[in-house]
Amino acid sequence: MTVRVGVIGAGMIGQDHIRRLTEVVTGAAVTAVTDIDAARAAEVAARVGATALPTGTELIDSPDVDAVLVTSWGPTHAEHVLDAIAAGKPVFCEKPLATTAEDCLRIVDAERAHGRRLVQVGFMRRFDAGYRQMKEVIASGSLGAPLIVHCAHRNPAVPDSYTSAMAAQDTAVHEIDVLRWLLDDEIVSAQVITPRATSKRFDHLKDPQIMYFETANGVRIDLEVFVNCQYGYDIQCETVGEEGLVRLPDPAAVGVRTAGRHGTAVLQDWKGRFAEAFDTEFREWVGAVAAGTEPTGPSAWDGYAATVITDAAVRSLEAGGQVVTVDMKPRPAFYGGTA
Ligand code: NAD
Ligand code: ISE
Repeated sequence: MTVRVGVIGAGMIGQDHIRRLTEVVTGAAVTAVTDIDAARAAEVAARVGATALPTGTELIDSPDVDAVLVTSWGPTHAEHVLDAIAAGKPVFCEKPLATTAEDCLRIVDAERAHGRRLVQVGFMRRFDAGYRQMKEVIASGSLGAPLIVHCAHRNPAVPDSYTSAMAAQDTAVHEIDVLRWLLDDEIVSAQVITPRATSKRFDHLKDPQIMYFETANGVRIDLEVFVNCQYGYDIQCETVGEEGLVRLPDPAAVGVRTAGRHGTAVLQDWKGRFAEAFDTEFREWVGAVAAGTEPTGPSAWDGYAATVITDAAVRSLEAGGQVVTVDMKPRPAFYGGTA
């Protein structure tokens, strides 16, 4: 069976995922595209032989669409995901699931009322080979209990439109999701402090930021978010346990020796760093939709958890670095919890 996917939002990542669904993943075809920029929708749709439709509602209701991919701006995600659930269609939503905890809970409630999982959230790091190997090592128990995690998330530069809150909402949100999954633990508090600011930033931005998280089991996480580091896109993660540690590998790259120096290139953006993770993410999602089974990737509950944890981090930043308790509802049995 070919899964016919309708795409809402034909911008940067929407176009990259359309290419992926068309050229990389087998068993999928993009049959419909919509964008509030109708000319862009028409152009992108024509590239892959899809139909351009005027609105997300029409796309979700189309008989030519089996499953929905939401890659529009964050504040519009909740409306499209709720419409897809109402239509009973599987929906893959790029992060964030929604920009408010209330909207995330509306999605969680709608999905529970539907009775089976339809939603997957685009936290692609869970599909990265390095993080998957780290998870296996931690779960094997060979390091003993995990105690501390040291992380860094660095981007070369960000535009003027990037705000201080986005360091948590847009950037650290990936560590927040992957660490909950990696440790099989919940984050219960957040603290954000700001060291000396880099001169290479726009004036309004607090950059870098150091974030501290504590989990229910008492694991302490430190995360440096530095989005104007200049030198490249660099993701680091090291988990220290009672009997050893496990470190995320850097992407494989050839070593070059020339002019008296030996070095390897540093990637420049997340698209290259996580290209294979995105491919695997969509292979597994399309496979589940084709088989008629529930998605196994990050759930609507994970999307809710990420939003309430980033809310706590933003509140800490705004309160000058106070420790803020995460205000999370008990996890329902539907999502593997006990409530
Ligand atoms: P973008 O601005 O390049 O593209 C968004 C597109 O959506 C635009 O073409 C815009 O016109 C369209 N749009 C907005 N609202 C719409 C609506 N209601 N209906 C139809 N079209 C609509 O943005 P982007 O960088 O592609 O990001 C899109 C989403 O993907 C964001 O939520 C972002 O956080 C997420 N993202 C995730 C990753 C990742 O690493 N997983 C990376 C980048 C972006
Ligand atoms: C961007 O939106 C992403 O999602 C990238 O994965 C992340 O590394 C970057 O910092 C964000 O701005």
